[in-house]
Amino acid sequence: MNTLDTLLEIREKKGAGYIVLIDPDKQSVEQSIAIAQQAEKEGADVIFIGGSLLLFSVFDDFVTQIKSHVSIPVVIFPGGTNQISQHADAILFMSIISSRNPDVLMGKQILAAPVIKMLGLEAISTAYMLIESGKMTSAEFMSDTRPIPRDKYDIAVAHALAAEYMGMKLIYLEAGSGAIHTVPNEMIHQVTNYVSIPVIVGGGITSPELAREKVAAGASFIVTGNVLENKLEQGRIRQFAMAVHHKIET
Ligand code: 1GP
Repeated sequence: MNTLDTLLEIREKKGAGYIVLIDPDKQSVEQSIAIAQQAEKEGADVIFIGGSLLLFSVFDDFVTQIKSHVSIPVVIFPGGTNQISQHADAILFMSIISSRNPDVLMGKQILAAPVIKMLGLEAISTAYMLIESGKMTSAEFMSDTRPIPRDKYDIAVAHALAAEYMGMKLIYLEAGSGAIHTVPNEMIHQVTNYVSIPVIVGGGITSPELAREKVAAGASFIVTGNVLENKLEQGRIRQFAMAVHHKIET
């Protein structure tokens, strides 16, 4: 089974999936391995690896290390063409469809596609939509784009449907790492009612309650990064996983 099918199966069985994002720049490899192992032990479904920049590690080595310590899928969530590794299970092949900057709509993808093919890596076509979240995020700055205003549900809905009609497999509604405000529940509700492909939601989700709200609004996958990076308590990931897995009541 390929990784996309695995993701769809997780959604089917559990109601929604919980994804832990590890940014190689935010902690040491050893700490990252510990987070990944705790994520697997406490019920997270998938590990995402990626970040806006790469200042402190060789990406391929980092992915290899994480992959060799967990058995749940490891998927690259690339901040750029410097983040490709054959040791991952798959890569989100993203276009920032909320943008009007041709370089992040199609330019970077043209550079990355042949490399991904040569490495035999599964590419999961993903429509990445930046949503205004209270301050300029790294993703906005680095992509030189403006986010969709957080009260313009119609704009978000139209972007998502265009992505579905273009054949993309997933939509990622992104408030940005460390966002002040998460993606509005009403926007998630309207987008997920309008399209039939799964919607990932991330950015600023700092509590299991917030994660549960996003799932109740229609999200198929929840991503958290920042909240697990500092002083990760035992059991914390399990609380998030239980909040997201609404079909499995315990
Ligand atoms: C960022 O959506 C992810 O790309 C996760 O955001 O780090 O704020 O959880 P946080």
